[in-house]
Amino acid sequence: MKIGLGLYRQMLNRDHFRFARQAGCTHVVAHLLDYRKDQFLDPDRRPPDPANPRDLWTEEQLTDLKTGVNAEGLVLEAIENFEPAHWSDILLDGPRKIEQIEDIKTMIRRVGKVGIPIIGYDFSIAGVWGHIQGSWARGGATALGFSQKHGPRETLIPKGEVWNVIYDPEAPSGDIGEVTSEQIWMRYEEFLKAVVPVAEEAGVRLAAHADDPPLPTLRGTARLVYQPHMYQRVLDIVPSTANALEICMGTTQTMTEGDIYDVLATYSRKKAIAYVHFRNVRGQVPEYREVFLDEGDIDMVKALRVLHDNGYDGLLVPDHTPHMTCSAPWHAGMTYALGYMQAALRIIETGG
Ligand SMILES: [Mn+2]
Repeated sequence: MKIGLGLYRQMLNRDHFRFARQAGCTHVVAHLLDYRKDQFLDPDRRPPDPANPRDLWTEEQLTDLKTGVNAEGLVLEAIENFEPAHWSDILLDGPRKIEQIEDIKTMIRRVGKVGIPIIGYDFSIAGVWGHIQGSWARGGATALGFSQKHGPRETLIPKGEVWNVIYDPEAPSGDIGEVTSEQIWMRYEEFLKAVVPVAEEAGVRLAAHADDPPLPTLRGTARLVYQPHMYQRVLDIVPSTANALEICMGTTQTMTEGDIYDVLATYSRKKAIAYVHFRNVRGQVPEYREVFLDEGDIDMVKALRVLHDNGYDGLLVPDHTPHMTCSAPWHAGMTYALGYMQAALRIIETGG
């Protein structure tokens, strides 16, 4: 197995690549998108390039990124997540759907051409929403959590918003209404059937992340994968090595059914896991809290052993971790996770 670090857009620079290498990583997962909800309202936002009005990933941008990562002795394994504006109408079944499917195909081809093997994505309308933050990890470290009781009140999603980002500040007022499970699965099937053959040809694996939080509906919109058995439904839509999973251990653990070790074993054996979000959590929906790797409900060493015993040889990234009390809270949390992962993996892979 390989250990890597997921880096957000503002971290895609030499210092962070060096930090990853110093913490023992061999690989990087890059987030190109800006997750801020009001990013399109930011007065400092650069205007779209007239030659690239829909702000698609360009071959040059991807090549520069890969070159920078490689220069520090690392491999760029995956791009994680599309911009909400890239596929808003695919998710919402809007008038620009066909054009956006072509855009996604274009970006997949570019990713393949540059030699990046995986694109992780989360086909979701409400996206990652409603999380709360608190100092519940060991020693009062700050971490994320979810609570239907203490979190924000669920409201319908306003028009012009998807994945918790306002992609169209000029959208008419009102909300998008409710979206049923049948509708979202239909949209997803159409998407996968269109793009998986292109990914296959481009040598790119598309890797689906489950819904976080894994609830049947959120803000009136149905979710796709909120129980472990639903991973299989994703794979069955288009059986292909290019139609794969980004198994988030934290999210899977917070589902109310199933067993994380079973999920890891099943999909490792099927060679369906493109990469793993290696993180731990306490509790399940509707109430859970993220914690350090060694204090959650998952026995992470046992989980690693299950992956190893079932032939998984792909990448593990910490996803997120509690922030530690110091001048570099994110870095300290990541270093702790990565050190833990290195040691555990070493022991397991050398038969300890
Ligand atoms: Mn995750």
